[in-house]
Amino acid sequence: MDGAALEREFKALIEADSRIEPRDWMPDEYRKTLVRQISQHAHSEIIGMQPEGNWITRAPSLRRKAILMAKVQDEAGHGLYLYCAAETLGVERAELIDLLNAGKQKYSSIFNYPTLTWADVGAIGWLVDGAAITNQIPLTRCSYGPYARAMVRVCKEESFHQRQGFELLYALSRGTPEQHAMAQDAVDRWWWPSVMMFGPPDGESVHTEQSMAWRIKRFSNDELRQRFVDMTVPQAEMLGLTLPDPQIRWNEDRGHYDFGECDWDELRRVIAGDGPCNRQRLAHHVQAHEEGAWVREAAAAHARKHAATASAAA
Ligand code: BYC
Repeated sequence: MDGAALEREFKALIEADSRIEPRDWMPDEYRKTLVRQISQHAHSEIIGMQPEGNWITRAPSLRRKAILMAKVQDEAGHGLYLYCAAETLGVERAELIDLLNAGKQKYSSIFNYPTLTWADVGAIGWLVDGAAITNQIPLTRCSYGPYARAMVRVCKEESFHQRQGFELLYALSRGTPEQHAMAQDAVDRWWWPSVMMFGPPDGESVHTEQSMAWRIKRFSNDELRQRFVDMTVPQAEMLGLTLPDPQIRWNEDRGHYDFGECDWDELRRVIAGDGPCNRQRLAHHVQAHEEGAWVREAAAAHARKHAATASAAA
């Protein structure tokens, strides 16, 4: 088939809402966009282990510690599925991790904020995982098959994470006045960064239009942001906590909650590497990667020995 015919076949698959699979021809830019988004997503899962991992040794009970450890392990698993999905596009995980460590690939802005109290673990589960699910459920219908399929399992686990965050905050909110205040403080600090996780406003988003045409993204950043606000406001009421935005108000005409403007300068700064914890997060990841070199070498040596034994037996 010539180039034009391949392109027509690709477009027909997208228009029919079929999945593009690794063996299929795809335009270079489609492949590049997917590698960019999937690797950023994988890095976010892995860097996202740090803020909550910070509280594993200080969880207030054995039950809370076990739940938190399981959640952080789930995030490592999500990172692995996503690196595998990226590898189907012809890149190596090691290459992507080197780019992250060199500061040449991004991860989500949200993980550059500190976790100052135990209530932050609840706020991350409720708000950050809530935002993540809102963004990721449409990705289960992404046009690239391996990414869409990875998202199905990730979303199931994220839903569970969101519930545990809500339950944690619910317990604190109905606890002592000090516990209630701690929960409120965490929500006050995590609300705006969570609203900004959806990315720049539609007018400034560079990739949305093309990604929607390719059915990688199904909704724009602002559409998903609105969906998140609509879902979260009633949940805050159930929790007995307030959201730090005086402009939140039900708009009968729109059928949505109105809400205030994000601090887009802050988002730009955090994305550019100048958030409260950017340097710390990356330095920690680089150190963990270097300290894990012997594990990768041992695993490779074991695999070589196993392959040699198998070929000698054949
Ligand atoms: N942070 O044109 P735009 C999780 C970048 S982890 C940093 O709108 P796009 C979880 C963007 O990459 C959550 N950078 O881009 C884990 C682009 O820069 P480049 C992670 C951001 O791709 C543990 C530029 O700004 N989820 O779930 O159309 C515990 C212009 O933006 C951000 C995903 O990664 C940001 N917030 O849309 C709990 C989901 N926003 O690449 C939870 C998959 C934008 O040109 N990703 N940028 O240098 C996506 O859905 C999309 O990539 C985004 C951005 C909506 C994030």
